[in-house]
Amino acid sequence: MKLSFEKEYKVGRSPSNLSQYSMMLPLVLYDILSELPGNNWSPNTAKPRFVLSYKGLPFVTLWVEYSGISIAMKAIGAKPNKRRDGSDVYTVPVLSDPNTGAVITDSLEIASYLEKTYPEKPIFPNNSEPLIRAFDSDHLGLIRPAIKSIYTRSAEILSPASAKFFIGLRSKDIPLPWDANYDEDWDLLEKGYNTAYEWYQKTDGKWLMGDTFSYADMVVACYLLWYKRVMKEEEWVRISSWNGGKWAQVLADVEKECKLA
Ligand SMILES: N[C@@H](CCC(=O)N[C@@H](CS)C(=O)NCC(=O)O)C(=O)O
Repeated sequence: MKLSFEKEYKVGRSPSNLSQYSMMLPLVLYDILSELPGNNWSPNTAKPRFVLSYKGLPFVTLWVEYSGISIAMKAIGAKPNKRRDGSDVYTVPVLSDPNTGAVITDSLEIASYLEKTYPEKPIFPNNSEPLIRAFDSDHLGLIRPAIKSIYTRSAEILSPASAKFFIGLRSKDIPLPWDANYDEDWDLLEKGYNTAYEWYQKTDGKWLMGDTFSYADMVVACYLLWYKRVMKEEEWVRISSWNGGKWAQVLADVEKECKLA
């Protein structure tokens, strides 16, 4: 297992939050190593990164090999997550907060914890958490039919040991070969994004909740970031061309709003 440490944000990085958060210990986010410069690629671990950065909270990232997630998460006392069949599985993201002693598993539970513990700059404005929870799984439903080709690309950016582990694990649910219906997957993905585009057409502002930024926009952006990071350049260009360039724009807008651009 490879575990690396990288200080991502200094305490009180954002001047507007300096007085509020300068006495805090940095929170620790567990994310997945890759062979890409800067490592990050996973949409699930990107979600808490976006939230932490949006709220101006100090944090450090600990990078774990995909093949070592369960050993590392057990070792820090994280709770297992649930597979779709109900069995236990250790996953990242996990967030450890030395200010409260909390160790939280699962991107949505981390978002909920951060909102309750650090309510400044809400990510679930106007009591929208129940609706955004439903959105989180509906949005994944748009992508799931096309996920095989994205898994193929994800395996390509992992270390050989982690790629083998990842393929072995995911192929239990989605049998290999993953790239056999490549064109079909792309049609399904485009269809999914046409639906997401219709959702955005129903709002008057830039965000899914009009002029109000929320966790829902971060969820959309984190999957787009996944494609941008793991896919071939021409594949990301293809996605960027859908719906009049909407998706490259959403990613750029959310990254800017979260001070990650
Ligand atoms: N619903 C979970 C999904 C987390 C998840 O599936 N994480 C993957 C990495 S992106 C993982 O840790 N998998 C380990 C395994 O399945 O053994 C969340 O949103 O945090």
